[in-house]
Amino acid sequence: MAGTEELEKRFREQFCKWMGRSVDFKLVYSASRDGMSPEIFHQKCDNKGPTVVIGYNTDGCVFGGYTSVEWKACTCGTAQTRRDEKAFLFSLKFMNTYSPRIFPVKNPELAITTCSTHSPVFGVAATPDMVIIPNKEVNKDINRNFDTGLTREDIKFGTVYDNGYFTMQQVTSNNYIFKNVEIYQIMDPVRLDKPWRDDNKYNTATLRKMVEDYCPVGDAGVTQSRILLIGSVGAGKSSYFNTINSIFRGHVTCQASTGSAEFSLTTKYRCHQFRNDSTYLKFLLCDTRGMENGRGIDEYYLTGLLDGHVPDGYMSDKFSPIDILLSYIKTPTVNSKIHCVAFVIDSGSVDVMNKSILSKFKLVQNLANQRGIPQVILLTKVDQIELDVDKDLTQLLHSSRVAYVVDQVAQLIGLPRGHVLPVKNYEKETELNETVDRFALLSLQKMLRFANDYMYELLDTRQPPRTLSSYSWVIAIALLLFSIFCSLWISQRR
Ligand SMILES: Nc1nc2c(ncn2[C@@H]2O[C@H](COP(=O)(O)OP(=O)(O)OP(=O)(O)O)[C@@H](O)[C@H]2O)c(=O)[nH]1
Ligand SMILES: [Mg+2]
Repeated sequence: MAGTEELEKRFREQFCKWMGRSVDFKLVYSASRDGMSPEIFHQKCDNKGPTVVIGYNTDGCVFGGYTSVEWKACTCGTAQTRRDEKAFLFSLKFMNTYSPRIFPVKNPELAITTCSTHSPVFGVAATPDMVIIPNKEVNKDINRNFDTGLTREDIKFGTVYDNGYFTMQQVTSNNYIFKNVEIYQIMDPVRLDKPWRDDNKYNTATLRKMVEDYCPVGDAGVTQSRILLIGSVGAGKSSYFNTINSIFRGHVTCQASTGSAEFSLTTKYRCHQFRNDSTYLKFLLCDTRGMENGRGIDEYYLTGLLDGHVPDGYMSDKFSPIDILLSYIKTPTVNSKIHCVAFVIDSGSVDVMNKSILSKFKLVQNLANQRGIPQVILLTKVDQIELDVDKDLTQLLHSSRVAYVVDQVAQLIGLPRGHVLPVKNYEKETELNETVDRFALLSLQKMLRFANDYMYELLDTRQPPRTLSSYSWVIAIALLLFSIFCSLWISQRR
C-alpha cells in the first residue's frame, strides 16, 4: 500500500521547498487505517491548523492540496468556503514518475470548502478544483459516489487554483480510485534554546591542534591509529576523508572519488594518510567499498579488515585462494589492526534503512565487539535533515529534528547516543567553512580518543611480565634438586 506512517523523504523535501521553510509532518489521518467518512475525517483533522491532503490512486498518481487554515465541521450543515492565500494544489507523481508540480491559489477567498457532511474540498463544493477523497470506501470509483454527490465532470480544475495549462487528466490520469488518502498536520520545527549536546569546550583552532598533536598510546606499539569507515553505497565515506583532508590541506580537496552511483564508487580499500606540512599525522582513515543492497558480505574479509590482514589498495571485498597466497598479510602487527570502527550512515536513510544493510552493520558490530574495538556512527548529510540547518550549520545542535535522528540511529544500531557524531561533508562548497571543519574535527577527535581507549585496554589486558614471585616454585624445585645433588655428592666423597 502506498504511503504509510512515513511520507517519502523526497516528498517532504519538496513540500519544504514549496513552503519556503523547513516543517515537520504528523500523520493525523490515513483512510486505509482509519476508514472513510466525513465524520472520521472531521474527528481526526478538525482544528489541527495547516494540513496537507495526499491521495495515492491506483495508477501511481500522487496528488493533493495544502491549506494553512483549519478544517471545521460547522454545525450549520451548509458548506462554508474559507479564505487562504497560502493554499496550493500539487502533483507529486504521475503514473509512477516523480514529477512535482505546484498549482497556487488564484482566488484565495474560495480556497477550501468545509462542512460536517463533506470530506476536504479544495475550491467550491459544487465545482471543486480537485477531489482527493472518495466517498465511503477507499478503492471505490467516484462515479456519483462522492459525499458531495459529484461526478468527474463536476471537477473544474483551474477555477480557484492556477492550473498552468495542465488538465486534471495530466495530474490524476482521470482515476479517482484511491489506494490510500493521508492527511498530515504541518508543524514548524522546534528550535531548542539549549543545545541537545554540549560540545562547546574547544574552538575549531584548538580542535585542529589537538588532532595534529594526537599520538597513539605510548607502549601499545602503534605508530598511526587506524579508523575504519564502513557503510552503504553513497553514505559519504570518501567525502568524509576528503573533508578531513581539506582541513589539513587548507582548501577543499577531492583526492578520493565521490559521487552518486548504483554501485560503490570506491572500488579498493584505501588507508589514507594526512600531511601537516612535511610530517604525517598519527592516524589513518581507512575507506572501504560501499556495502550494496542485496549483495552478500564476506565475513572472512571483514575479519581480515579488522585484524589487519587486508593490504592498502586491495581491489576486492573478498579473498580468493590466490589472494590469500599473494596479498593477504599473514602476520599483522597491532599497528595494522583497526583501532576504531566508524559506521558511516546517511541521515536521510535512518528511517528507511534496509534490513540487509542493517544486518551487515550488526555483523561488523559483532566482530568488533569480540575484539573490543570501539565503534561510532558518523551521521553524514545532516544538512539535509532540515532546511534551517542547511542554511546555517551552526543551528545543528539546536535542531530538535537532528536530535531526533541522532536518537533514532543510536537505537537502530544499538550504540550510546554519545557515539553518534553528526557531520556535514564538503560537497557543494568551494571554500573551507569553519563550522563544517568544527563538526568534522569534533568527530575525528572523539574517534581518536576511542582508539586510544582501545589501546589502553590492550595494554591492561596483556599478560603481565613474570615477577620473581611467579618463578618462585621453579626456584624452590631447583634449590631442592641442587641440595639433593650436593648431599649425594658429599656422601660419595666420604
Ligand atoms: N549534502 C551532502 N552531501 C553529501 C555529504 N556527504 C557526502 N555527500 C554526497 O553524497 C554522495 C556520495 O558521497 P561519497 O563520499 O562518494 O559516498 P561513499 O560512501 O564514499 O560512496 P561509495 O564509495 O560509492 O560507497 C556524493 O555526491 C557527495 O557529494 C554531506 O554531508 N552532505
Ligand atoms: Mg567512496
